[in-house]
Amino acid sequence: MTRLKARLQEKIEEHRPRTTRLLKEFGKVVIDEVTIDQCIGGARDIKCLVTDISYLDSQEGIRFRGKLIPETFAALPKLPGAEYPTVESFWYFLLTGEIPTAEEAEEIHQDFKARAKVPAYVFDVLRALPKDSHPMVMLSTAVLAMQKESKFNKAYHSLKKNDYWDTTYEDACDLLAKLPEIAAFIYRYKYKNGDIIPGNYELDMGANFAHMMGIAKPYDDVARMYFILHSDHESGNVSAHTTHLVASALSDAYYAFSAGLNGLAGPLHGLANQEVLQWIMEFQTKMNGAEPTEENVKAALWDTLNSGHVIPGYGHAVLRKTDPRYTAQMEFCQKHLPNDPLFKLVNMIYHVAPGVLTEQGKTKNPWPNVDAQSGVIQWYYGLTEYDFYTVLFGVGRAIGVLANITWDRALGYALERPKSVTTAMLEDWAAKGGSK
Ligand code: CMX
Repeated sequence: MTRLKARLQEKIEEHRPRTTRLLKEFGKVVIDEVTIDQCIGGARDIKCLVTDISYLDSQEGIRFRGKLIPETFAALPKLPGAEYPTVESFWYFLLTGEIPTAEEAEEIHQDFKARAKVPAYVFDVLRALPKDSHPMVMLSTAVLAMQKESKFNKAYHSLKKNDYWDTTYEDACDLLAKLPEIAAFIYRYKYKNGDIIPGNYELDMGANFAHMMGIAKPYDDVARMYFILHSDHESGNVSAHTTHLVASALSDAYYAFSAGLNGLAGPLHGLANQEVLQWIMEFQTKMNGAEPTEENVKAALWDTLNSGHVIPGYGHAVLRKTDPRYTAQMEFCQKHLPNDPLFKLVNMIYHVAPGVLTEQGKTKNPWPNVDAQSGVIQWYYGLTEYDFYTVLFGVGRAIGVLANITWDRALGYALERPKSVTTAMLEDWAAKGGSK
């Protein structure tokens, strides 16, 4: 057993009595109320999910296990010469809340190396799909195709509830170890004439991904940063919530994560990173080679709004400030590509879009989210096929959602089943001023 798994087991055993006590002794304590606009309006802000892996505050943004993004980057071990920590060390941190030593992180690298071989049939399945299938369809299909490998599913009938986490953890590690190779395969198969670069599993996950993508340094650090930043955003967002919901039926990690990816593929969620680059490219085409100015950026933003579309990369269901994931990527750009014309244009949009959105007066948050900045970095390092960008988000998101469902199983979280009501019931309660 790895030190991570042993430590996780200890943590689970320490934690379980807290959940049991809350349920048994305080189960009826009221923590929130539900209004009609929350019922119709996508359940915003209703406190009815529990996760200790990350917490999203509307003002300060995400905390992973209590740490802000810069604190997380600073605390975790890095390889010599690397600017960002390894994904392997972050996995340890998300699962346990503890900073691993370099040795413990290396043990995860070795563990992932042993799990990394992608079954050949996955590539056959991907090759059988139409070549113009969206890369997210390919990723989700590849994950689902591997369901027969699930250790949880194989063991289910012989397991006791308290043991469910063990094989869920095994499935999570198996999946995580394989995802970079699957993602890189999709990229090289679809856009590089099938010229596949075999993995080098002596490298950590970020560096091996850069190697398999065929992109030179510092793309290894880009991959590490990108996967960590996109990993988790507490459990209410569509991809995390979908994964949790599907897993709550005791569907295994493959079923659950494939479903989560399908949610990530929506333009209001992860696909927004693709939409941002598409918006920028269309804008540049309209500019016909002329230097962009704040005036014509503003006019293009208004065109988008007036045509009934959203400004991709702006707004958020929880955040009410610039997303710190945006800021972290902006800082990377300031250091590595300060004079890049696309980065300058994205900065210009950042100066203009919040004012336009505020003037329009609909969105509760006119500030950029993670997706407004991420494509620029990819583009700069030669990854210009922007319909691939959400796959990168998906690989990163796996870290958070798979850590979450491991803990869901450990704490015995129940089948999720909220209650629906009818419009007539809402009208009746509206007339009476409440349901009581
Ligand atoms: N451009 C134009 N209008 C926007 C907007 C934007 N960027 N953001 C919100 N609005 C509109 C909403 O569409 C809504 O309009 P209606 O009342 O006509 O339906 C109104 O403002 C109120 O929305 P809100 O409460 O501020 O935001 P929501 O919680 O409903 O939605 C989000 C959040 C992210 C879906 C929305 O801001 C949006 O569509 N943004 C653009 C897409 C995007 O960048 N998504 C990525 C989010 C991060 C991620 O998950 O990856």
